Amino acid sequence: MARTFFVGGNWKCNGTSDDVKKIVGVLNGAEVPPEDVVEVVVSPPYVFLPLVKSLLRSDFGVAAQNCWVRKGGAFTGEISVEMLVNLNIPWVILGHSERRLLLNESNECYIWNIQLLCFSLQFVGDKVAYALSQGLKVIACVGETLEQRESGSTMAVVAAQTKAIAERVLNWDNIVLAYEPVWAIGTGKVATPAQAQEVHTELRKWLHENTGPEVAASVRIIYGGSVNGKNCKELAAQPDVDGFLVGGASLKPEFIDITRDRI
Ligand code: G2H
Repeated sequence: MARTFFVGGNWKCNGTSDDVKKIVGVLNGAEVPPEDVVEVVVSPPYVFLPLVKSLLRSDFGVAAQNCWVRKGGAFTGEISVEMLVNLNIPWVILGHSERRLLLNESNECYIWNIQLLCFSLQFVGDKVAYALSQGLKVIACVGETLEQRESGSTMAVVAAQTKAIAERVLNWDNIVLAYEPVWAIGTGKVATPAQAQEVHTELRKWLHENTGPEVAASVRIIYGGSVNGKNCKELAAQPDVDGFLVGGASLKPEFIDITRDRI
């Protein structure tokens, strides 16, 4: 089954409105493959979502970098799925390792007590399920730390992270799975094409066994972690690398080269 190549640009917590206008200007003027060949989605910080949405060409998608786990309400500082839907933002990135590790978003169960209401929740899986239920598309991130890789538990870690999603989701049509080894993120230490392919193949096998052959064949598994205009070609040549989630390089014109990788 053909999987449309996917290139996401995760701008993280960077930029001013002037920077955003400059990046959007570059994107709007770029020659990129048609949408059915390469799907391009950029993810600005929350506060710039409306600006980007209003300026960016319509063949590029827009993603939020996070959202609240269920319906909005008294959750100071959070951004609800309903707000993203209201702004016509079609995508959201969930489970990014910077949130899992720095902000303690986890697969594990928490007892969360608010006004005597207790919810036991698996945070990232619940976020994915709720975002999908409201019509958003999700870039769901998984990946191991260096310590986990060196101890041989890479596959156990990414399988547990994927399982937390699979337990809550039946339809994978609107999920892109991003394999982002933590040791490769923002370090300049990109995974080798063989390392990326190995984990992507294993993830696809896991999906085959746990969600069925159709999901396994159709879900796009993209790679993230120090992707740039130079290393993208070899990575993209791997049969199970269906695209990229690009951080640092997505703030630069070389992001366009990464989207053009397939032509
Ligand atoms: C991984 C990636 C984008 P970078 O976080 O999600 O960032 O390309 O800067 O390593």
